[in-house]
Amino acid sequence: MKSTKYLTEADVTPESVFNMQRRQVLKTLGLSAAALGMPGAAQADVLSWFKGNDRPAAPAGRALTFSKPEKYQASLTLTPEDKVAGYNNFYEFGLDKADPAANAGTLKTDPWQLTIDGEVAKPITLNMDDIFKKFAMEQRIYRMRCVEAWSMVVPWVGFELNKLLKLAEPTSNARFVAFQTLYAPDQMPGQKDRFIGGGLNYPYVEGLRLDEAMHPLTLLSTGVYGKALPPQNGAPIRLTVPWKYGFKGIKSIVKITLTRDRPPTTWNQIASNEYGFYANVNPHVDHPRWSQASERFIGPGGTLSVKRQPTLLFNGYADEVASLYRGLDLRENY
Ligand SMILES: Nc1nc2c(c(=O)[nH]1)N[C@H]1C(S)=C(S)[C@@H](COP(=O)(O)O)O[C@H]1N2
Ligand SMILES: [Mo]
Repeated sequence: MKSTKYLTEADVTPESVFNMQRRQVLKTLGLSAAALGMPGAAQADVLSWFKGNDRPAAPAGRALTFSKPEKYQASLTLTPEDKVAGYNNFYEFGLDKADPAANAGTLKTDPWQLTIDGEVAKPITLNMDDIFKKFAMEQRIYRMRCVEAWSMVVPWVGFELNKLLKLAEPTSNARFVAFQTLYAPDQMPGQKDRFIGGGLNYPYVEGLRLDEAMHPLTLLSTGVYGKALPPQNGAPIRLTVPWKYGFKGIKSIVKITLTRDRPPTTWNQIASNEYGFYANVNPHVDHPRWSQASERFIGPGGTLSVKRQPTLLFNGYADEVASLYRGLDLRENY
C-alpha cells in the first residue's frame, strides 16, 4: 500500500485492506477491478473525505423529543455530526464511504412499516407514528466500532429493542431474532446492480440471540445528534448494538422475526471465516486479514485527528455484557 501526504501508512492500512477485499468481490463477480480503476478511485475517495470540508452538508432531519438518562451520557469525545452522516457503510447505495450520503436521498422513509412476526403471541405491524407514540425516546452516547478497524462515538436517539419485543410477546420457542432491511431495488441502486451493491445478497439481513436482543444496551435507533436519522444512517429505524462490530447494526429495518433457529446473516453468508454470527468486538481475535487490536478513531478536526487507539474488549461494554458469553469460546464464536 502506498503512503500519502495525508495519512500515514498505519492509518490507511485497514481501508486499503478493505479495498483489496472489494477487488476480491469484483473478481468473484468477474469484473476487472484494474480496468475499472477501482483501487485508485477508492483510495482517492477516502483521502478526499478525510481532508474534510468538501463533504456536502447532511440533510437536516426532523428534531426529535427525547430524554437524556445520566447513565448513558458517556463523557467521550464525540465524532462530529458531519462525519457520522458523511462516512458510512450502506452498500445498498454503493461501496465508498461517501456514496450513502450522496445517493441515499432516493430512499422513501415515509410511510414506513415495521412488522414483528414469527415466534410471537402477538404479531404486530407499526408505522413510525405508532413507534414514536408507544416508545419514549432517549439519547445514548455509544462507542461504535466497524470491523474495518475504524471507530466513532455517536449520540444515538432510540429505545430499547426489548420494549418492542415484549409488546409482541415472544413464545417459549423463540431463541433468536432476525432482522431485515427494506428490499426496494427502485430506491436502492445496489440492490439492482451487483457491482454497485458489492455482490452482497439483498435484502441485507442480520440476527441476534434472544438474550442479546433483550439486553438493555441494544437499541432500535430513530435518530442521531437529536434529529431523525438521515437516510444514509439507516432511516427511519435501525439497530444499534454497541458491543458488536458495526455490520450487526442493520439499517432501514422493515421486519423483525422471532425464530427457533439461528438466522442467516449477510456478511456471514458472503465470508463466514471472516464475519461470524456473534461479531463481538474483541482486540484479541484478529480478522483473518488484519489486526483488531487497535482502531482509527474518527474524531473532530481534519485528517490528522484520526487517532489510532487500542480496541476494548466488547468495545468497552464488558461489565454489562460479558456475562452473556460465559462458557462460550470467543475465538471459535467470533
Ligand atoms: N442494510 C445495511 N445495513 C448496514 C450496512 C449495510 O451495508 N446495509 N452496513 C453495516 C456496517 S458494515 C456498518 S459499520 C454500519 C455503519 O453505520 P453508520 O453508517 O450509521 O455509521 O451499518 C451497518 N448496517
Ligand atoms: Mo462495518
